[in-house]
Amino acid sequence: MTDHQLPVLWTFRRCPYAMRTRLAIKHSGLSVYLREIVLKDKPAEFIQDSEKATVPVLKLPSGKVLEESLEIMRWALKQNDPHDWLQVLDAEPEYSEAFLAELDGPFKDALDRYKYASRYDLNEDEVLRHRARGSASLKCINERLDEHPFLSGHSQGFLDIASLPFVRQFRIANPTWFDSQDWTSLHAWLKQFLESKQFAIVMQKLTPWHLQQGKGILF
Ligand SMILES: N[C@@H](CCC(=O)N[C@@H](CS)C(=O)NCC(=O)O)C(=O)O
Repeated sequence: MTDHQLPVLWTFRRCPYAMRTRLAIKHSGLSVYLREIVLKDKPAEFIQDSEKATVPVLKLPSGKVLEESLEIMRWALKQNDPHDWLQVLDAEPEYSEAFLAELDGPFKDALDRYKYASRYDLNEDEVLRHRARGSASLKCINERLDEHPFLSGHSQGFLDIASLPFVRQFRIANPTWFDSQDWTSLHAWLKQFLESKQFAIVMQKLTPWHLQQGKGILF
């Protein structure tokens, strides 16, 4: 594939959905053009590619557009998956499906309300209720990590990559409180990720895309 024919990934550095797709794409060894956007000032070209206008969006050279982060992760890993990240989805399909539904559903809802309480105009009791709801998911994650070092088993896999960016966000809301929780296995798992090279690579800062940038930044 020449550079010209590479897919384009519309992305936003701090978005956990976009982060997990960059992690999967980097792991797969595929190349794409990254186009960083500013959510408050979305380029017309982005909205032309996807009316839904949420990041991440992957546009393939064929013109096909993928608008869901889990779909983009699967797309990348189906082409090349050197450490079998997809394996857990086949080995434990019911658990994986329930885990991802909980993560992108009730956990993400609780995370948003806890982290961005002012946007939702919540009082302190309500915020604590959302923190408790999110913590219930984190406790389950911790219990699974007590069994083996990664959610996907003995090595990192799809479930780890899909969830770590969101757990990181939950911590950022109040690191002191988060670190004081009795989630030993979860703390070790998150720390290892935050200190990893893979995380540093996908968190590199990019100038927001503009027409003069052409296709985007090769990644
Ligand atoms: N279900 C989508 C959700 C993506 C999403 O909601 N991304 C946020 C940023 S983290 C977004 O683009 N929000 C639109 C906006 O803020 O205008 C996925 O998994 O890709």
